[in-house]
Amino acid sequence: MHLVKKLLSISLAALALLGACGSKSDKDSATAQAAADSPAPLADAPAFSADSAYSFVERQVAYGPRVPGSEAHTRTAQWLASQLRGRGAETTVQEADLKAFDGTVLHARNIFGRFAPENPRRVLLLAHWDSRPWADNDPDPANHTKPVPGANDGASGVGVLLEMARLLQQKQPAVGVDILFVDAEDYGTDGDDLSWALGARHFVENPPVEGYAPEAVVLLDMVGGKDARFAREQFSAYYAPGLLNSVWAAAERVGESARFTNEIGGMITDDHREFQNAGLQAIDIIEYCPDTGFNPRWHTLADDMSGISAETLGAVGRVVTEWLYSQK
Ligand code: AHN
Ligand code: ZN
Repeated sequence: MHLVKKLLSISLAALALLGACGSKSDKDSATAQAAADSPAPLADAPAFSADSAYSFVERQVAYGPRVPGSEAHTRTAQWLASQLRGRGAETTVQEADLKAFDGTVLHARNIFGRFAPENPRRVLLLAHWDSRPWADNDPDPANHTKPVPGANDGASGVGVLLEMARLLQQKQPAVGVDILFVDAEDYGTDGDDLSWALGARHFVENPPVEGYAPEAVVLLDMVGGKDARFAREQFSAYYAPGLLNSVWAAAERVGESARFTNEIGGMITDDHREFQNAGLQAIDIIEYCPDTGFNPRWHTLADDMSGISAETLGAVGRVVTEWLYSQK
């Protein structure tokens, strides 16, 4: 086929994918074809293991819902800190009693691991690790007072970052990396933006390092769903367009443009907002379709391992790895 015609047919195929959030039409072959036609040099990075990330998600879910105040919460905090320490990160646990919207005092723990702390250049990767105490989107109202398993909502982002920590032990990128597992994100209530992201707000207001100002902040939230698509979250696009573009460009280099799309996403109240409010460049990689919203398992009892895809975890991991190790 003539080259121009071929390019045209590829871009038409790509365009056809843009419309339907959640459709699975041939996107993998289109992406593979596009990648083969325009090979871009990839960063020299250790290989991200999707299976390893999956097992880190499984391990968290096995503790039970990580609801603040529960035994599962305390035990998971200890395990997460020991994981970061075991990978060689300088690890601290920031503890705080935070008042929730309903008056409950949450004993929160932000778990912070620093790789190459002597490097003055910093990037921050974060995910929330707590589980929502109420499955208030469950189809059965009897479940609305039960906690969610939090496989996608919480454990997926943490699982990807635990695997990143394993890579960071093998090889340091040019920038120093901090990993933050933030607590008390999911104790919020609809219509009250300030009721969410309590742990992130506390971290930003009480930085464990004086003058802490990473040059980029990347939040992973709900990054394990089957056939997940990541549209461009609107607060990220507005407050951190350069960072968003550089991560999405990394996605293109690793052939993941079908998952990291150019669609306009939601305006999501999430941990990244706290960092944006502090004037930092922060983005949220989150599964949210403009037409259908969050994953249908979101805040239901079905947010368990049966909704987790190693392929999605691997795709997100490869994108973040490529972005991180390509930093100059
Ligand atoms: C709101 O529903 C306003 N924000 C969603 C933030 C969130 C909850 N992420 C995971 N669980
Ligand atoms: Zn949630």
